[in-house]
Amino acid sequence: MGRLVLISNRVADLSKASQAGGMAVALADTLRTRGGLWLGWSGKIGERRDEQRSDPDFTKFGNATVATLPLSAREHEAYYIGYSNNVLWPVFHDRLDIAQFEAGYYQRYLEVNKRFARALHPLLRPDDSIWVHDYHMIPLGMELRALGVTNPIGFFLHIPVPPAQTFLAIPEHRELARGLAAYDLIGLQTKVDVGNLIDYLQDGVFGRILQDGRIRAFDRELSIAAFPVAIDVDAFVDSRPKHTAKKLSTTRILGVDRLDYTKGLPQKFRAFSRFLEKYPDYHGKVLLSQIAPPTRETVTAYADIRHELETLSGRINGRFGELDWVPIQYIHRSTPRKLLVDVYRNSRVGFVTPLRDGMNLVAKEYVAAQDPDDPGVLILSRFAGAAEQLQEALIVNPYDIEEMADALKKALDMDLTERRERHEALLSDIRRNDTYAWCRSFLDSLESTSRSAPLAIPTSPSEAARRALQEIEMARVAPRARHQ
Ligand code: ADQ
Repeated sequence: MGRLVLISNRVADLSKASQAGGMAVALADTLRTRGGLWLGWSGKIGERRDEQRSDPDFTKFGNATVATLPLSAREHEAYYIGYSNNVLWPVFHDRLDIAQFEAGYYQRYLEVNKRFARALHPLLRPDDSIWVHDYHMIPLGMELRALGVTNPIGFFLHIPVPPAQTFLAIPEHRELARGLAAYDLIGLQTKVDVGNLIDYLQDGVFGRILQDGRIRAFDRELSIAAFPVAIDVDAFVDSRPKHTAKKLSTTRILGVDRLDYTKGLPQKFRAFSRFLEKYPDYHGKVLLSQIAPPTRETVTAYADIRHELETLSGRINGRFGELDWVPIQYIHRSTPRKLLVDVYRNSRVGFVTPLRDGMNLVAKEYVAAQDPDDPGVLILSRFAGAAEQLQEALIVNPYDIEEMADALKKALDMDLTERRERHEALLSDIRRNDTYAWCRSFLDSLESTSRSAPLAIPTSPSEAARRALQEIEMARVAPRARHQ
């Protein structure tokens, strides 16, 4: 078994990764055990001349090395803020209406990926397994192939894949598809995402499903499968007795989300307001605590959602609040993880309402942190990837305010026996499929996929383009059945 090489927009701090509780723990552990390298952006915004840099800064942590590169200000603007967060993020979350296609960010997005590929290429060894993460880095595998890299390369997308018709609206969808086809294995969060990507590859770029289940596109054969991202369960269970939050006189309903327009926060506030309107007996007895740390504040859509939430929470508190009771506690800050675990544990309801979400780790963290003898109830949007797995939660449609208000009532009234049964089923699933299992299963699949599939590497990028066009032309002449 060779080294593991990870590439993602940001790298984890390997000296602290064990406290993170998410996938960083498993990735950091695997890096330490197998030895390896993690390449990403340093988080620094440097000079224009940094655009020429392909010599990363290195930090060693035992067997593992972290390599980072700065971005120039215009790279940050176009690659990170622009194409990644103003095009791919909204489109992949079904928000074509706010995607900034016309801004011409793609070229620099591609160039940053080329620079990262150039930086990585001389550091690679023949037996390395390469694992690229997330939407910032879609073309990276293709750029490595263009440099002659034949190692197994896998890609994991943390966000959802939109339906084919939405994907097709991206002006550069064909270029992105060609980038995806350079991988040996694409890991997605859910089966719905797998279906969406396969539909798109068939409809958009005439991909074909082969007899062994792999997909042929752009003259390459690749596997696409679901690997639902998981948590380090013990990081939430073990730390519970150590911190005891102040006992609340009211029953807490909890929301924990980055302040993002995909997380359904206005819908959550409106549902809580409707609940208070419909069930006045609960006045003075329940509290919605919403922890929503800021992210991507330079993106306009994020400033808009912040303003909307501040207005909504003010209006609801003004309408229902009393001198001794404020119904919504809205905290626009990051919270130390240990405190977060305590708050999870001391909340009767975990209220998770995204309009679209790759997975949603908060839902899993909330379940893991509950006291099994007296657990709280998870209310979960059907549009979070986690809903495919966490069926014993109260599953809701975040667009249906009435249904969510009633789910709050049901969760608050649920008897202990039902709460325990639901929690036990949820926890055993989360335990069985933890972050270590996730990491192992992706890497095992990557290594076996690339063993069973000799790489069909095009001789040069222009040759690849020629063959892709030929395939498209042939498909136009003789259109294939959609699902073969
Ligand atoms: P996110 O959109 O960030 O992740 P999520 O999966 O919920 O969403 O993860 C958020 C993480 O941040 C959780 O671990 C949570 O504990 C932490 N967090 C949230 N609020 C916090 C606060 N105030 N203080 C401290 N920590 C806080 C993206 C995708 C998801 C996918 C993940 C992982 O959008 O769909 O589940 O990646 O693949």
